[in-house]
Amino acid sequence: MMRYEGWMLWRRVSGVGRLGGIGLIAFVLLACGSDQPALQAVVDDDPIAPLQLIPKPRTVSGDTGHLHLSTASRIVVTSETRPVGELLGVVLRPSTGFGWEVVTDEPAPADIVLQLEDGRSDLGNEGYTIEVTADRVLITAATRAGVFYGTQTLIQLLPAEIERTRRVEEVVWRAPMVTIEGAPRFAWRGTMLDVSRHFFTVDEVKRLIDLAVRYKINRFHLHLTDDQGWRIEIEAWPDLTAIGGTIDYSGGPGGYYTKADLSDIVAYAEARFVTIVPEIDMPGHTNAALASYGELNESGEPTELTPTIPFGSSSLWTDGPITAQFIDDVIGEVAALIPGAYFHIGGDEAIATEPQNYIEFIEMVQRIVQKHGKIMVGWEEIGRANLDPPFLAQHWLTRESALRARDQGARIIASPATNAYLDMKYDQSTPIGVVWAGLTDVRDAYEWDPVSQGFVEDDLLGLEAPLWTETVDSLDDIELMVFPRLLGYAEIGWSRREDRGWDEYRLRLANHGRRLAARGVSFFQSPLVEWETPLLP
Ligand code: TNX
Repeated sequence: MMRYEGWMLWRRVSGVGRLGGIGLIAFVLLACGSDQPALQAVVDDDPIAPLQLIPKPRTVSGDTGHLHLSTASRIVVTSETRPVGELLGVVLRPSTGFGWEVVTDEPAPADIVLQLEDGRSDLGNEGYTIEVTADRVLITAATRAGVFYGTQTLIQLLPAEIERTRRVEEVVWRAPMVTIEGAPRFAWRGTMLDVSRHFFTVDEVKRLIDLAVRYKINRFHLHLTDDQGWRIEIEAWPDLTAIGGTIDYSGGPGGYYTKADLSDIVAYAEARFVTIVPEIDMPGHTNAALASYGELNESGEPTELTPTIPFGSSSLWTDGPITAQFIDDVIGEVAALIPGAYFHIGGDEAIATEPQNYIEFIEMVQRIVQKHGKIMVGWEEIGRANLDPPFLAQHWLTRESALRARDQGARIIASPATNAYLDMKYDQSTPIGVVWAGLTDVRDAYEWDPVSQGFVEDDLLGLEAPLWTETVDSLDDIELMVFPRLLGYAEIGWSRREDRGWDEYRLRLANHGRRLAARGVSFFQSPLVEWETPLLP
């Protein structure tokens, strides 16, 4: 039976009869008993089509031949790489229908082997190598994260149908026999979701993380509070959610994460090498808190909780008698849930805060963040205060503010609204989104660089693409705005600048439409790209 399957497989891929036998180089020697692994893997010698990898790796070599995966293929791990192997199995099983046992045995033909290897410090903390030979797939890296990124690249080497969540027949599950090395240009390759303007469930956040890691995104910034909603339980201040969590931008019921919810998101992200960066925005963008507790207002009275509050009109009473305690409690409780090193304190658009109060307030907040063992991140406006490195400034609008932060020793995260804001419409036809920073089609999202005028490479820790959600109210809305632009940000963050160019990127992107569709993603089919069809493999 297995011999027959193997033979059919060989006939299908080698094109015997059609191509006059080109393609056959390996003899199919499958054992008869189903408990015995194949003695030799099935391979072909078809030329390798251009790879469609996003983000683009540093080096790729190999031009002929494919290794065929089979029902006998396994994922061979060590104790260190087992969790990564388990995650790979979850992706490969549904579409292939193979068992993909995760084992610590000696590798057999057509296995996928995941190994840690010291001595590749040149690949950094996240780099990897993949070697696909006539024998097996070997992924090595100095770290587990690197092995994980190797597996994400391997998934992209397989046919787009691999992304289906049901079994796909009639596909030859083969990987080109190539050697690949990849390592990131930037350490911070992030995206952000505003869960305040509209609330999204734990499962929706997990799905977005799942989609993002395929492209090696490694930071997920959760904008947890704003004028329209407070979305994280704080035990010492329960009305923040009991009152401040009960509306959203559309006048809907809002919602919030319990501490257990946030821990669940954090664990899910960590397993995929994603650091959650929580943001509590202050002193502006705070109406949900000001409506929950009168004592946070200089008037002593709570404000009205309303989605239509004019932008820039809210401010904490920066030097009120309990304000420092409030911030200490909130930062302390949230920081305790987050293993990551960073805590984002917002700091943007504090138009209703006196400039001198703003400066003193941000300096105080940095001391509180440090006390809780974290590194402060803030929007670029925090550069007005006198701050101690290490801290990070997120550049979104005004280069001068970001440069001021840089001059004080901040590292910069580039999120320029003109290119990196996921809430901008692609073109005039986009049914949701805003336009205040211009239209941002897939090309605009790709053709820019974090190191722009006034900055040098070392100033930049990386980049992040924020999705503000005033007009985004469902998972479909999220997917439309995030995909495919996020793939471009992922490539800017990972690949060398000299290796990227739009004309060639758009050809690779064309293939990813099928990959996204296979995962059920309702992405924007930009007319700038000739999408591969049929979209649903
Ligand atoms: C500006 S970017 C904001 C957000 C809005 C966004 C809408 C930033 C730091 N503040 O509060 O949601 O524009 O595009």
